[in-house]
Amino acid sequence: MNDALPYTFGGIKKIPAGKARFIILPIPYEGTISFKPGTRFAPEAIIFSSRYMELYEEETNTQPWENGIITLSEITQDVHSAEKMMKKIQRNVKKLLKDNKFVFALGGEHSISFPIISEYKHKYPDLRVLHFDAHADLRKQYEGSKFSHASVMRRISELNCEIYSFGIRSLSNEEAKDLQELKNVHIHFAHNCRNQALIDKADSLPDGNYYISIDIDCFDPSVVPDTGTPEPGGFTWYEITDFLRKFASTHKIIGADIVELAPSNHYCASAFLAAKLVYKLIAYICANEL
Ligand SMILES: [Mn+2]
Repeated sequence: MNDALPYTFGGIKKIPAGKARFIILPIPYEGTISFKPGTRFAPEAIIFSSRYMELYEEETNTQPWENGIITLSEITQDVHSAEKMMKKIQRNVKKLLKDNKFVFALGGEHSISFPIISEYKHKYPDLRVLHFDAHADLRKQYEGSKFSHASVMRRISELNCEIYSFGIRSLSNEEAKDLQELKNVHIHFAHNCRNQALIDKADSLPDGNYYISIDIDCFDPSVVPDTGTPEPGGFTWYEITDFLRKFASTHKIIGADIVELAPSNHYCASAFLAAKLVYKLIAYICANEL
């Protein structure tokens, strides 16, 4: 434990924004959660945990922090509608993309992915989305909101991005029916892609610029219990990291988020896992460019 470290992701020393490639963007937004609350505490818990990680990364034998990682102040929830919050997030991301940054957002609930991906799609018309989640999140709307976490992939599908979803094991009858019409949404159900079958899919996805959205509930609840809507039958740590390492070696990744962690006070392993996953993904991306 080192209280002397700066309060940044990884405890990494602040560098001038111009020198940073990876922007850790905390978005503690929680507006439409339907089950167990707490995602608003996730960015703080992830950053707190990340300060106790080793900054050397052993799989790639690299020091990912050397690529320039900075942590921005959080985007606060000081507006009074989900729509205004979406616009606020989008404005922030627009500035970062203008400067060619890699945005790594820390939710908050999954709704935050929509304004981020909207802005990415403006800049990269060929954008594809790689999505890990227990839930399809394809409802037209949920509890009266178009911007619910349960509708986020539906909104993103309307941007005409190709979406590749992995780990899905919870969806409504209506979502399942709609899937037949949603030609740009490619769902890989959890029961069909476990272990090596999952890893093998990593290099079968088409080329393009990819944004990766990781709902932490893609993991099995025995691995990550701290999430709002846990579903049995999820991935292990090595299923996800092996997939990402392989995917990063064959595909271009230009942005990412990790959402839906709902940290508990007495148990820090889930937040630490989220922190480490962020750092691993940065390592995999940079190691393949060497
Ligand atoms: Mn989910």
